[in-house]
Amino acid sequence: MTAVHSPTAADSGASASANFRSTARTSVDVPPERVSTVVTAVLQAVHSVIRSHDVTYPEFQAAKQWLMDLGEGGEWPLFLDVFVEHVVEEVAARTQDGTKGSILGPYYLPGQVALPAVSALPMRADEQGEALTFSGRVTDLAGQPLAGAELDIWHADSEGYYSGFAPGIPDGNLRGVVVTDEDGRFEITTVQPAPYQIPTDGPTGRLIDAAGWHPWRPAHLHLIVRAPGHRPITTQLYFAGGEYVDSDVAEAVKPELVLTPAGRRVSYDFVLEPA
Ligand code: MBD
Ligand code: FE
Repeated sequence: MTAVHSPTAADSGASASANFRSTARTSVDVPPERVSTVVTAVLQAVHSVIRSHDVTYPEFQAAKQWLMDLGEGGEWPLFLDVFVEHVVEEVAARTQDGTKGSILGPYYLPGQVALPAVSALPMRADEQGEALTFSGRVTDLAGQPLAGAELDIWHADSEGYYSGFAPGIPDGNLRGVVVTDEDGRFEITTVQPAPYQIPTDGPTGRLIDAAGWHPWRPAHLHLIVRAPGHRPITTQLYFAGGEYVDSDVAEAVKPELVLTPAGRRVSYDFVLEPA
């Protein structure tokens, strides 16, 4: 093998599927009435599309083949998080106060290194990209600082790749759990992430291409912010003026989550509601 590897859909799709399977999740016991109601509604929506768009046998068989490819390529997490999760988040947000949430996406990895309030994220000695300083404060709804709150942060590198999901990037790169100081403050040094491109060589990328859409998410920081006694918030932050901020393929941008950079610095204050 040569020293240069470019991530493929097969790498990142399979890693995202394995990651999802191994992630602890709240188990749900869905009663039969609920299963029937929701699944019936999904099937009716599909039936209705077939009728109103005169979907043909060759199109039905092509869809079947594509769905099989999606599973075999390990891209169900990627596909669902890009095209469906934003609506699940929208429904969850109906009962959520404080900082706006956004989708988790397929590339969260729990258990990253804990870091003091003023820290640099783990990065390569030759990490490429412009420096970025991200500072702010975590408070409760009344504006009281939350000391010891955790900012679990992860983001893509200057080429748009995530550690753990692309070859050649050290484990834990550009990931960390930053703990706020007595005043609820933090200041994180990292590098400016690039926009993220859905891998074009897998089934999700082929669908995007076949439909004539673009495969890009705007540059973003992912965060889960937690504090004892408070409801954790999963969100993302974007950069004003950045490419694709107005056309995110995953439809996960909210105006409240767009940072306005001042030079190489950005800041954001998080507000958590009681648990
Ligand atoms: C990402 O980086 C991401 O954040 C989402 C939601 C989907 C695919 C890639
Ligand atoms: Fe992302």
